[in-house]
Formats: sequence, structure tokens, C-alpha cells
Amino acid sequence: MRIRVINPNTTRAMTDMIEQCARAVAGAGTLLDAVTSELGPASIESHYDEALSVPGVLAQIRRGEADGVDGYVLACFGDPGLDAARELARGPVIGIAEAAMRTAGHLGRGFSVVTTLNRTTGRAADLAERYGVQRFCRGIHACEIPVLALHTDPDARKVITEACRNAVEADGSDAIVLGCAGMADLCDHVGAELGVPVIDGVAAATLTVQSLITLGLRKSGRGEFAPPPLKPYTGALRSFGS
Ligand code: 2AL
Repeated sequence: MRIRVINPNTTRAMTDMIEQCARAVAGAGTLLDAVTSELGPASIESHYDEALSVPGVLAQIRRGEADGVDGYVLACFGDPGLDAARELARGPVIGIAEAAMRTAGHLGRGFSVVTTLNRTTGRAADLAERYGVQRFCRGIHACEIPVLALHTDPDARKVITEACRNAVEADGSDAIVLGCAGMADLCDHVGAELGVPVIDGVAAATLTVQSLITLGLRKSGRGEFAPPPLKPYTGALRSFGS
């Protein structure tokens, strides 16, 4: 099977790290690659960034469909463009917030999310509600490290680990959800330090997509997620139309 991980931001170094984390869990028979959006912001940490990342995600889904990809991981914690991506794809499309929060629900009574900037916590809260896991989500916390500083700030690992430790204590949580794809490579370290399950959405979403494809399950093409009606699009979005 072919799984494609889409990094909705345009930072290639982040895609490389995400690809390694996804490959580390994918099965031997899975052909997995990761692609970087070619249209949009370098990182996604505002509603503005998120809105402008969506055309780049959809362009990658269109390319993936032409390449015969069986399923996709959207590797940004805001799950940007998830519904629209599902309209375009034949196979499953899973967002990392969706996969991580649903996985956390299997592992204990309550989880905490630790994300990047405080301004992204509202989106995470909206997603918890959307995915029906609000009652398991005990708190959403920010480490106040911007996405692109996650791998340049020498204190990032320590700050994130301590933010996770404090979240478990403050919320009485059983598990931690890492709230950014850029934190994927910290998952094992934070888990070992805290002694509670720590969920990286990149790994969780990769295995969710792989499981669905193994089960022979594809996106439902009936109703809401059927391919969108063709029509002309204008201006910079011309190539997205018929
Ligand atoms: C993210 C993420 O996963 N990728 C990105 O660019 N921004 N999420 C976040 N909470 O900042």
C-alpha cells in the first residue's frame, strides 16, 4: 500500500523529520513517502496561516490521487483542510489531531494536549469537540515555542517536557497528546521522562491510515464527501477549478 504524509507547512526540514517518525512505525509492506506543501506559510500557528495552508494541502491530495496513493496523513495539528481533502481522496485521510486525540481516548480517562503557542489552543479545543473527545480532554496547554523554533531553540526539549509534566499534574491526566507535528521526534523522550503514554499524532495517524487500508476500508464517497462539483475558479485558484 502507498501512504503519503503531507506536511501542510512549507518547511522541508520539518517534513524530513516527520517522514522519519512515520517510517519508524509503518509496516514493512507499506510504501510511505512525505511531501511538503508548495503553496502557503512556513509554519501554521494562526487561523490566517491555517486558512492559507489549505490550497497547498489540496494540491498535494490531487497529485497523490494521480500518483495512485492509497491514503494520507495530514501532518499539522490544526488538521487543515481535512474535510475538503476527504472530498478529493478515494482512500482515507486522517489528521494528526484527530488520530492523536482518538488514540488517547483508548489509554485512560483523560488526556492533556501540549501545543506550541497559546493562540493555537482554541483550534485544538474546537477539534476535540468536533471529534467527540471533549469529555476526555482535560486541558490544552502551550509551551510558547513557535513551530519553527522547536528545533532551533536549545531549551525546547526541556521546556516541552516540563510543560507536559505540569499538564499531567494540573489536569490529573492519564496521557499527553503532543500538539504539533514538529514535536513528533520528542515523543519517546517525553514518555520516558513522564511515565505516562505520550501520543504523537504523526505515528498515530500513520497507523490509523495503514489499518483502514489493511481492512479494505476507503473513504465513503456517498453524500457529503463525494467529489466536489466541478466549476471554474478564478485568479490564483484557477488551477483548482474545472
Ligand atoms: C502545527 C503543526 O503541527 N505544524 C505547524 O506548522 N503548526 N501545529 C501547531 N500547534 O503549531
